[in-house]
Amino acid sequence: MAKKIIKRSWAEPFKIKVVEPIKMTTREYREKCAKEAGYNTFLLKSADVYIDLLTDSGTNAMSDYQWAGMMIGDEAYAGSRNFYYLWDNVKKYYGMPYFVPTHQGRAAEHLISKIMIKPGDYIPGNMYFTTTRLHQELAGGTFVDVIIDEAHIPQNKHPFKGNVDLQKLEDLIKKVGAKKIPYVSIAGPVNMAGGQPISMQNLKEVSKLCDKYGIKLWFDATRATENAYFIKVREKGYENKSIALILKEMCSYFDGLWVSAKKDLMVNIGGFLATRNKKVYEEARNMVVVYEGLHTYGGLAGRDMEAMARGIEEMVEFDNIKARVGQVEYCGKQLEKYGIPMVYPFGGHAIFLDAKKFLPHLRQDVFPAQALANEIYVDSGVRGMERGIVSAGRDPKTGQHRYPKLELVRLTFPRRVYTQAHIDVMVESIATVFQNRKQIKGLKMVYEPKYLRFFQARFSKL
Ligand code: PM9
Repeated sequence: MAKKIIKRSWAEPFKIKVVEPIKMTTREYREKCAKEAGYNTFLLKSADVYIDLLTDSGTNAMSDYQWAGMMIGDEAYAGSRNFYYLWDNVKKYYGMPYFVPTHQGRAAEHLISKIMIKPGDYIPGNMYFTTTRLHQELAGGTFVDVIIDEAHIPQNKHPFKGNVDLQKLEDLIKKVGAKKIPYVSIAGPVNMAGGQPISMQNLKEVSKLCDKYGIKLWFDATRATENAYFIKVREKGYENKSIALILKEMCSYFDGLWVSAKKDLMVNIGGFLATRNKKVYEEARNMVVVYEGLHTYGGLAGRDMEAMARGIEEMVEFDNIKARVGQVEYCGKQLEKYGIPMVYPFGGHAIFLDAKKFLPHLRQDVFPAQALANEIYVDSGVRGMERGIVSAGRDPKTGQHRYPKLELVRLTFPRRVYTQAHIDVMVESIATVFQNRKQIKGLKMVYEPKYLRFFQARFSKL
Protein backbone atom coordinates (compact mmCIF):
# COMPACT_ATOMS: atom_id res chain seq x y z
CA MET A 1 0.00 0.00 0.00
CA ALA A 2 1.34 3.45 -0.96
CA LYS A 3 2.38 5.60 1.95
CA LYS A 4 0.09 8.57 2.67
CA ILE A 5 1.94 11.85 2.09
CA ILE A 6 2.09 13.71 5.36
CA LYS A 7 2.07 17.48 5.14
CA ARG A 8 4.99 19.09 7.02
CA SER A 9 4.18 22.49 8.53
CA TRP A 10 6.47 25.32 9.53
CA ALA A 11 6.33 27.11 12.88
CA GLU A 12 7.66 30.31 14.38
CA PRO A 13 11.41 30.22 15.13
CA PHE A 14 10.91 31.33 18.76
CA LYS A 15 9.03 30.43 21.92
CA ILE A 16 7.14 32.75 24.29
CA LYS A 17 8.91 33.89 27.47
CA VAL A 18 6.78 36.83 28.67
CA VAL A 19 3.05 37.31 28.13
CA GLU A 20 0.77 40.34 28.33
CA PRO A 21 -2.85 39.56 29.25
CA ILE A 22 -5.59 40.79 26.92
CA LYS A 23 -9.31 40.69 27.57
CA MET A 24 -12.43 40.14 25.51
CA THR A 25 -15.24 42.62 26.22
CA THR A 26 -18.95 42.52 25.38
CA ARG A 27 -20.41 43.80 22.13
CA GLU A 28 -22.46 46.33 24.05
CA TYR A 29 -19.34 47.71 25.73
CA ARG A 30 -17.48 47.94 22.42
CA GLU A 31 -20.40 49.78 20.82
CA LYS A 32 -20.03 52.39 23.55
CA CYS A 33 -16.24 52.56 23.10
CA ALA A 34 -16.56 52.95 19.32
CA LYS A 35 -19.04 55.80 19.70
CA GLU A 36 -16.84 57.55 22.26
CA ALA A 37 -13.89 57.18 19.88
CA GLY A 38 -15.82 58.97 17.11
CA TYR A 39 -15.80 55.72 15.09
CA ASN A 40 -12.07 56.09 14.56
CA THR A 41 -10.02 53.06 15.61
CA PHE A 42 -7.02 55.34 16.29
CA LEU A 43 -9.01 56.96 19.09
CA LEU A 44 -9.86 53.73 20.95
CA LYS A 45 -8.10 52.98 24.21
CA SER A 46 -5.73 50.06 23.82
CA ALA A 47 -7.19 48.47 26.97
CA ASP A 48 -10.53 48.14 25.13
CA VAL A 49 -8.97 46.24 22.21
CA TYR A 50 -8.78 42.43 22.15
CA ILE A 51 -6.52 41.71 19.16
CA ASP A 52 -4.68 44.80 18.02
CA LEU A 53 -3.99 44.78 14.29
CA LEU A 54 -3.92 48.57 13.96
CA THR A 55 -0.27 48.59 13.01
CA ASP A 56 3.03 46.74 13.13
CA SER A 57 4.73 50.01 14.05
CA GLY A 58 6.46 49.87 17.43
CA THR A 59 4.13 47.06 18.51
CA ASN A 60 6.55 44.19 17.95
CA ALA A 61 7.85 41.78 20.57
CA MET A 62 11.56 42.30 21.15
CA SER A 63 13.76 39.23 21.62
CA ASP A 64 15.63 38.39 24.83
CA TYR A 65 18.79 39.43 22.96
CA GLN A 66 17.29 42.89 22.35
CA TRP A 67 16.01 43.21 25.94
CA ALA A 68 19.42 42.22 27.26
CA GLY A 69 20.91 44.98 25.12
CA MET A 70 18.59 47.52 26.76
CA MET A 71 20.49 46.95 30.01
CA ILE A 72 23.73 48.14 28.49
CA GLY A 73 22.32 51.42 27.24
CA ASP A 74 25.02 54.08 27.40
CA GLU A 75 22.98 57.19 28.21
CA ALA A 76 25.78 59.69 27.74
CA TYR A 77 24.55 62.89 26.09
CA ALA A 78 27.32 62.66 23.51
CA GLY A 79 29.09 59.74 21.87
CA SER A 80 27.08 56.83 23.31
CA ARG A 81 28.69 53.48 22.52
CA ASN A 82 25.27 52.16 21.37
CA PHE A 83 25.27 54.84 18.65
CA TYR A 84 28.56 53.55 17.25
CA TYR A 85 27.38 49.94 17.31
CA LEU A 86 24.19 50.94 15.49
CA TRP A 87 26.15 52.94 12.95
CA ASP A 88 28.40 49.91 12.31
CA ASN A 89 25.35 47.77 11.65
CA VAL A 90 23.80 50.37 9.33
CA LYS A 91 27.06 50.33 7.32
CA LYS A 92 27.25 46.54 7.36
CA TYR A 93 23.63 45.70 6.45
CA TYR A 94 22.40 48.71 4.46
CA GLY A 95 25.78 49.54 2.92
CA MET A 96 25.47 53.28 3.66
CA PRO A 97 28.57 54.99 5.13
CA TYR A 98 26.82 57.95 6.76
CA PHE A 99 24.06 57.78 9.32
CA VAL A 100 21.89 60.04 11.51
CA PRO A 101 19.48 58.57 14.10
CA THR A 102 15.99 60.06 14.53
CA HIS A 103 13.20 59.37 16.99
CA GLN A 104 11.09 57.69 14.28
CA GLY A 105 10.62 57.43 10.53
CA ARG A 106 8.74 60.65 9.87
CA ALA A 107 11.49 62.65 11.56
CA ALA A 108 13.92 61.29 8.97
CA GLU A 109 11.35 62.12 6.25
CA HIS A 110 11.21 65.65 7.61
CA LEU A 111 14.99 66.01 7.37
CA ILE A 112 15.35 64.61 3.87
CA SER A 113 12.37 66.60 2.53
CA LYS A 114 13.72 69.85 3.97
CA ILE A 115 17.22 69.19 2.66
CA MET A 116 16.34 68.09 -0.87
CA ILE A 117 13.05 69.74 -1.88
CA LYS A 118 12.55 73.33 -3.07
CA PRO A 119 9.11 74.92 -3.54
CA GLY A 120 7.77 73.99 -6.97
CA ASP A 121 9.64 70.65 -7.15
CA TYR A 122 8.08 67.30 -8.08
CA ILE A 123 8.78 64.05 -6.26
CA PRO A 124 7.80 60.95 -8.22
CA GLY A 125 7.25 57.79 -6.21
CA ASN A 126 5.73 54.31 -6.27
CA MET A 127 2.46 55.32 -4.58
CA TYR A 128 2.17 57.78 -1.76
CA PHE A 129 2.64 57.11 1.92
CA THR A 130 0.78 59.41 4.31
CA THR A 131 3.66 60.86 6.34
CA THR A 132 6.15 60.75 3.45
CA ARG A 133 3.92 62.75 1.10
CA LEU A 134 2.96 65.24 3.80
CA HIS A 135 6.62 66.10 4.48
CA GLN A 136 7.25 66.42 0.75
CA GLU A 137 4.28 68.80 0.48
CA LEU A 138 5.24 70.80 3.56
CA ALA A 139 8.65 71.36 1.93
CA GLY A 140 6.85 72.83 -1.12
CA GLY A 141 6.94 69.76 -3.36
CA THR A 142 4.24 67.87 -5.26
CA PHE A 143 4.18 64.10 -5.09
CA VAL A 144 3.48 62.29 -8.39
CA ASP A 145 2.45 58.64 -8.39
CA VAL A 146 4.42 56.63 -10.99
CA ILE A 147 3.57 53.12 -9.79
CA ILE A 148 2.35 50.55 -12.34
CA ASP A 149 -1.43 50.58 -12.94
CA GLU A 150 -1.77 47.02 -11.59
CA ALA A 151 -1.05 48.35 -8.09
CA HIS A 152 -4.39 50.13 -8.04
CA ILE A 153 -6.38 46.97 -8.84
CA PRO A 154 -6.94 44.80 -5.73
CA GLN A 155 -7.54 41.52 -7.61
CA ASN A 156 -4.55 41.85 -9.92
CA LYS A 157 -1.94 39.22 -8.98
CA HIS A 158 1.19 40.84 -10.45
CA PRO A 159 4.06 39.54 -8.25
CA PHE A 160 5.71 42.99 -8.04
CA LYS A 161 2.89 45.50 -7.77
CA GLY A 162 5.33 47.96 -6.18
CA ASN A 163 7.15 48.39 -9.53
CA VAL A 164 7.60 51.80 -11.09
CA ASP A 165 6.06 52.40 -14.52
CA LEU A 166 9.20 53.60 -16.32
CA GLN A 167 7.19 55.30 -19.02
CA LYS A 168 5.20 57.32 -16.46
CA LEU A 169 8.47 58.34 -14.79
CA GLU A 170 10.20 59.35 -18.02
CA ASP A 171 7.10 61.24 -19.21
CA LEU A 172 7.13 63.26 -15.98
CA ILE A 173 10.86 64.00 -16.31
CA LYS A 174 10.32 65.23 -19.87
CA LYS A 175 7.28 67.28 -18.86
CA VAL A 176 8.68 69.15 -15.82
CA GLY A 177 12.43 68.81 -16.48
CA ALA A 178 15.01 66.88 -14.44
CA LYS A 179 16.02 70.03 -12.51
CA LYS A 180 12.58 70.11 -10.90
CA ILE A 181 12.94 66.55 -9.59
CA PRO A 182 15.28 66.48 -6.57
CA TYR A 183 14.90 62.72 -6.17
CA VAL A 184 12.68 59.76 -6.95
CA SER A 185 11.13 58.33 -3.78
CA ILE A 186 10.92 54.54 -3.77
CA ALA A 187 9.27 52.41 -1.11
CA GLY A 188 9.85 48.70 -0.96
CA PRO A 189 7.43 47.17 -0.21
CA VAL A 190 4.62 49.67 -0.84
CA ASN A 191 2.50 50.01 2.28
CA MET A 192 -0.57 51.71 0.75
CA ALA A 193 -0.70 49.27 -2.20
CA GLY A 194 -1.09 46.36 0.21
CA GLY A 195 2.52 45.67 1.21
CA GLN A 196 3.50 44.96 -2.41
CA PRO A 197 7.18 44.59 -3.34
CA ILE A 198 9.32 46.15 -6.06
CA SER A 199 11.50 43.77 -8.09
CA MET A 200 15.28 44.03 -8.27
CA GLN A 201 15.00 44.20 -12.05
CA ASN A 202 12.68 47.22 -11.82
CA LEU A 203 14.95 48.86 -9.26
CA LYS A 204 17.90 48.49 -11.62
CA GLU A 205 15.90 50.04 -14.45
CA VAL A 206 14.70 52.96 -12.32
CA SER A 207 18.27 53.55 -11.19
CA LYS A 208 19.48 53.55 -14.82
CA LEU A 209 16.78 56.02 -15.83
CA CYS A 210 17.64 58.30 -12.90
CA ASP A 211 21.34 58.15 -13.87
CA LYS A 212 20.47 59.10 -17.44
CA TYR A 213 18.84 62.32 -16.23
CA GLY A 214 21.14 62.97 -13.25
CA ILE A 215 18.32 62.48 -10.70
CA LYS A 216 18.94 61.05 -7.23
CA LEU A 217 17.15 57.97 -5.95
CA TRP A 218 16.04 57.68 -2.30
CA PHE A 219 14.62 54.67 -0.55
CA ASP A 220 11.98 54.27 2.15
CA ALA A 221 13.55 51.09 3.56
CA THR A 222 11.14 50.79 6.48
CA ARG A 223 10.11 47.21 5.62
CA ALA A 224 12.91 46.42 3.18
CA THR A 225 13.51 42.90 4.52
CA GLU A 226 9.95 41.94 3.52
CA ASN A 227 10.74 43.21 0.03
CA ALA A 228 13.99 41.23 0.06
CA TYR A 229 12.04 38.11 1.06
CA PHE A 230 9.62 38.52 -1.86
CA ILE A 231 12.55 38.99 -4.24
CA LYS A 232 14.11 35.78 -2.91
CA VAL A 233 10.96 33.70 -3.37
CA ARG A 234 9.60 35.33 -6.56
CA GLU A 235 12.47 36.66 -8.66
CA LYS A 236 14.67 34.41 -10.79
CA GLY A 237 18.33 34.42 -9.81
CA TYR A 238 17.77 35.32 -6.15
CA GLU A 239 16.49 32.01 -4.78
CA ASN A 240 19.87 31.06 -3.33
CA LYS A 241 20.87 34.50 -2.02
CA SER A 242 20.51 35.45 1.64
CA ILE A 243 18.10 38.16 2.80
CA ALA A 244 21.13 40.19 3.95
CA LEU A 245 22.74 40.03 0.50
CA ILE A 246 19.50 40.96 -1.27
CA LEU A 247 18.94 43.88 1.11
CA LYS A 248 22.45 45.15 0.47
CA GLU A 249 21.99 44.88 -3.28
CA MET A 250 18.67 46.77 -3.10
CA CYS A 251 20.30 49.58 -1.13
CA SER A 252 23.21 49.76 -3.57
CA TYR A 253 20.95 51.46 -6.15
CA PHE A 254 20.14 54.39 -3.86
CA ASP A 255 21.83 57.61 -2.87
CA GLY A 256 20.31 57.29 0.57
CA LEU A 257 17.46 55.90 2.60
CA TRP A 258 15.25 56.48 5.59
CA VAL A 259 13.82 53.90 7.97
CA SER A 260 11.14 53.75 10.61
CA ALA A 261 12.90 51.27 12.89
CA LYS A 262 9.56 50.50 14.53
CA LYS A 263 8.89 47.90 11.79
CA ASP A 264 11.68 45.69 10.37
CA LEU A 265 13.99 46.34 13.32
CA MET A 266 11.35 45.12 15.80
CA VAL A 267 11.77 47.90 18.33
CA ASN A 268 9.20 50.11 20.02
CA ILE A 269 10.71 53.41 18.89
CA GLY A 270 13.41 54.65 16.52
CA GLY A 271 14.31 55.67 13.01
CA PHE A 272 17.24 56.88 10.94
CA LEU A 273 18.51 58.44 7.79
CA ALA A 274 21.52 56.90 6.03
CA THR A 275 23.30 57.96 2.87
CA ARG A 276 26.42 57.67 0.75
CA ASN A 277 26.18 61.41 0.00
CA LYS A 278 28.51 63.33 2.32
CA LYS A 279 26.91 66.72 1.62
CA VAL A 280 23.39 65.50 2.45
CA TYR A 281 24.78 63.77 5.53
CA GLU A 282 26.44 66.92 6.79
CA GLU A 283 23.21 68.89 6.39
CA ALA A 284 21.16 66.17 8.10
CA ARG A 285 23.69 65.90 10.91
CA ASN A 286 23.40 69.63 11.45
CA MET A 287 19.59 69.77 11.19
CA VAL A 288 19.06 66.85 13.54
CA VAL A 289 20.36 68.92 16.44
CA VAL A 290 17.63 71.47 15.75
CA TYR A 291 14.69 69.07 15.59
CA GLU A 292 15.67 65.82 17.33
CA GLY A 293 18.70 65.97 19.61
CA LEU A 294 22.45 65.57 19.30
CA HIS A 295 23.55 63.64 16.19
CA THR A 296 24.69 60.72 18.37
CA TYR A 297 21.22 60.07 19.78
CA GLY A 298 18.67 61.84 17.53
CA GLY A 299 15.82 61.82 20.06
CA LEU A 300 16.52 58.27 21.25
CA ALA A 301 17.88 56.77 24.44
CA GLY A 302 21.13 54.80 24.21
CA ARG A 303 19.19 51.63 25.09
CA ASP A 304 16.83 52.21 22.12
CA MET A 305 19.80 52.39 19.77
CA GLU A 306 21.21 49.15 21.20
CA ALA A 307 17.85 47.39 20.61
CA MET A 308 17.82 48.75 17.05
CA ALA A 309 21.37 47.54 16.35
CA ARG A 310 20.47 44.06 17.57
CA GLY A 311 17.14 44.16 15.70
CA ILE A 312 19.02 44.70 12.43
CA GLU A 313 20.91 41.45 13.03
CA GLU A 314 17.67 39.55 13.69
CA MET A 315 15.58 41.06 10.88
CA VAL A 316 17.72 39.48 8.15
CA GLU A 317 17.38 35.93 9.50
CA PHE A 318 15.49 33.95 6.89
CA ASP A 319 13.35 31.97 9.35
CA ASN A 320 12.30 35.16 11.08
CA ILE A 321 11.08 36.88 7.92
CA LYS A 322 9.54 33.68 6.54
CA ALA A 323 7.43 33.29 9.69
CA ARG A 324 6.45 36.94 9.58
CA VAL A 325 5.24 36.88 5.98
CA GLY A 326 3.91 33.34 6.46
CA GLN A 327 1.54 34.52 9.18
CA VAL A 328 0.03 37.10 6.82
CA GLU A 329 -0.35 34.43 4.15
CA TYR A 330 -2.00 32.00 6.59
CA CYS A 331 -4.53 34.68 7.50
CA GLY A 332 -5.26 35.47 3.85
CA LYS A 333 -5.84 31.80 3.02
CA GLN A 334 -8.31 31.43 5.89
CA LEU A 335 -10.23 34.55 4.84
CA GLU A 336 -10.32 33.30 1.26
CA LYS A 337 -12.35 30.27 2.40
CA TYR A 338 -15.18 32.67 3.29
CA GLY A 339 -14.96 34.59 0.01
CA ILE A 340 -13.74 37.79 1.69
CA PRO A 341 -12.59 40.37 -0.90
CA MET A 342 -8.93 41.29 -0.37
CA VAL A 343 -5.88 42.77 -2.06
CA TYR A 344 -3.79 40.20 -3.94
CA PRO A 345 -1.12 38.93 -3.71
CA PHE A 346 -1.07 38.95 0.10
CA GLY A 347 1.45 41.53 1.28
CA GLY A 348 4.34 41.39 3.70
CA HIS A 349 2.95 43.04 6.79
CA ALA A 350 -0.84 42.99 6.54
CA ILE A 351 -4.00 41.70 4.97
CA PHE A 352 -5.94 44.44 3.22
CA LEU A 353 -9.71 44.02 2.90
CA ASP A 354 -11.25 45.50 -0.22
CA ALA A 355 -13.97 47.70 1.30
CA LYS A 356 -15.39 48.73 -2.09
CA LYS A 357 -16.21 45.08 -2.84
CA PHE A 358 -17.11 44.26 0.78
CA LEU A 359 -19.63 47.12 1.01
CA PRO A 360 -20.69 47.87 -2.58
CA HIS A 361 -23.81 49.69 -1.33
CA LEU A 362 -21.68 52.50 0.23
CA ARG A 363 -20.34 55.42 -1.84
CA GLN A 364 -16.70 56.30 -1.19
CA ASP A 365 -17.61 59.65 0.39
CA VAL A 366 -19.45 57.91 3.23
CA PHE A 367 -16.15 56.26 4.18
CA PRO A 368 -16.77 52.52 3.63
CA ALA A 369 -13.37 51.36 4.92
CA GLN A 370 -13.71 53.50 8.05
CA ALA A 371 -17.18 52.02 8.64
CA LEU A 372 -15.88 48.48 8.07
CA ALA A 373 -12.93 48.85 10.47
CA ASN A 374 -15.40 50.05 13.04
CA GLU A 375 -17.83 47.11 12.50
CA ILE A 376 -15.02 44.58 12.90
CA TYR A 377 -14.00 46.19 16.17
CA VAL A 378 -17.57 46.13 17.46
CA ASP A 379 -17.99 42.47 16.44
CA SER A 380 -14.90 41.08 18.18
CA GLY A 381 -12.58 43.74 19.59
CA VAL A 382 -10.19 43.26 16.65
CA ARG A 383 -8.73 46.63 15.70
CA GLY A 384 -7.72 47.40 12.11
CA MET A 385 -7.11 50.66 10.26
CA GLU A 386 -8.73 52.56 7.39
CA ARG A 387 -6.53 52.93 4.30
CA GLY A 388 -8.78 54.71 1.81
CA ILE A 389 -10.35 58.11 1.33
CA VAL A 390 -9.79 59.25 4.92
CA SER A 391 -6.07 58.36 4.79
CA ALA A 392 -5.69 59.96 1.36
CA GLY A 393 -6.73 63.37 2.79
CA ARG A 394 -7.45 66.46 0.73
CA ASP A 395 -5.67 67.84 -2.29
CA PRO A 396 -3.74 70.87 -0.91
CA LYS A 397 -4.46 72.84 -4.11
CA THR A 398 -8.22 72.21 -4.51
CA GLY A 399 -9.13 71.39 -0.91
CA GLN A 400 -11.27 68.49 -2.19
CA HIS A 401 -11.14 64.90 -0.93
CA ARG A 402 -8.70 62.75 -2.85
CA TYR A 403 -10.55 59.64 -4.09
CA PRO A 404 -8.01 56.78 -4.13
CA LYS A 405 -8.84 53.72 -6.24
CA LEU A 406 -8.02 51.56 -3.23
CA GLU A 407 -10.51 51.76 -0.36
CA LEU A 408 -9.08 49.30 2.15
CA VAL A 409 -9.09 48.13 5.74
CA ARG A 410 -5.63 47.08 6.87
CA LEU A 411 -5.20 44.27 9.40
CA THR A 412 -1.54 44.50 10.32
CA PHE A 413 0.51 41.88 12.11
CA PRO A 414 2.91 43.05 14.79
CA ARG A 415 6.02 40.84 14.60
CA ARG A 416 6.25 37.87 16.99
CA VAL A 417 3.10 38.91 18.91
CA TYR A 418 0.02 36.88 17.93
CA THR A 419 -0.55 33.15 17.45
CA GLN A 420 -2.48 31.18 14.85
CA ALA A 421 -5.41 30.96 17.30
CA HIS A 422 -5.64 34.76 17.39
CA ILE A 423 -5.78 34.75 13.61
CA ASP A 424 -8.57 32.15 13.60
CA VAL A 425 -10.64 34.29 15.98
CA MET A 426 -10.07 37.33 13.80
CA VAL A 427 -10.96 35.47 10.59
CA GLU A 428 -14.24 34.21 12.07
CA SER A 429 -15.15 37.74 13.15
CA ILE A 430 -14.55 39.13 9.66
CA ALA A 431 -16.56 36.29 8.13
CA THR A 432 -19.44 37.17 10.48
CA VAL A 433 -19.27 40.86 9.56
CA PHE A 434 -19.21 39.82 5.89
CA GLN A 435 -22.40 37.77 6.38
CA ASN A 436 -24.15 40.83 7.83
CA ARG A 437 -22.54 43.37 5.50
CA LYS A 438 -25.76 44.69 3.98
CA GLN A 439 -26.74 46.25 7.30
CA ILE A 440 -23.55 48.32 7.57
CA LYS A 441 -24.17 52.03 7.18
CA GLY A 442 -21.82 54.79 6.09
CA LEU A 443 -20.32 57.57 8.22
CA LYS A 444 -20.20 61.35 8.23
CA MET A 445 -16.98 63.16 9.20
CA VAL A 446 -17.78 65.58 12.01
CA TYR A 447 -14.25 66.66 12.96
CA GLU A 448 -11.32 66.94 10.59
CA PRO A 449 -7.81 67.95 11.63
CA LYS A 450 -5.60 69.75 9.13
CA TYR A 451 -2.80 67.20 8.78
CA LEU A 452 -2.93 63.39 8.56
CA ARG A 453 -6.63 63.45 9.34
CA PHE A 454 -7.00 59.67 9.66
CA PHE A 455 -5.24 59.77 13.03
CA GLN A 456 -7.69 62.11 14.77
CA ALA A 457 -10.83 62.62 12.63
CA ARG A 458 -14.19 61.89 14.26
CA PHE A 459 -17.30 60.48 12.64
CA SER A 460 -20.97 59.97 13.33
CA LYS A 461 -23.22 57.24 11.92
CA LEU A 462 -25.47 58.16 8.98
N1 PM9 B 1 3.88 53.53 9.15
C1 PM9 B 1 2.02 52.19 9.74
O1 PM9 B 1 1.18 51.85 10.58
C2 PM9 B 1 2.72 54.03 11.33
C3 PM9 B 1 2.03 55.30 11.23
S1 PM9 B 1 1.11 55.76 9.82
C4 PM9 B 1 -0.35 54.96 10.04
O2 PM9 B 1 2.14 51.62 8.63
C5 PM9 B 1 6.50 53.86 5.89
C6 PM9 B 1 6.49 52.93 4.73
C7 PM9 B 1 5.69 53.64 6.98
C8 PM9 B 1 5.71 54.56 8.08
C9 PM9 B 1 4.85 54.41 9.19
C10 PM9 B 1 6.61 55.66 8.00
C11 PM9 B 1 6.69 56.65 9.11
C12 PM9 B 1 7.39 55.82 6.89
N2 PM9 B 1 7.32 54.93 5.86
O3 PM9 B 1 5.64 56.03 12.00
O4 PM9 B 1 7.14 57.96 11.79
O5 PM9 B 1 4.90 52.58 6.99
O6 PM9 B 1 8.07 55.80 12.49
O7 PM9 B 1 7.34 56.09 10.18
C13 PM9 B 1 2.92 53.28 10.05
P1 PM9 B 1 7.02 56.50 11.71
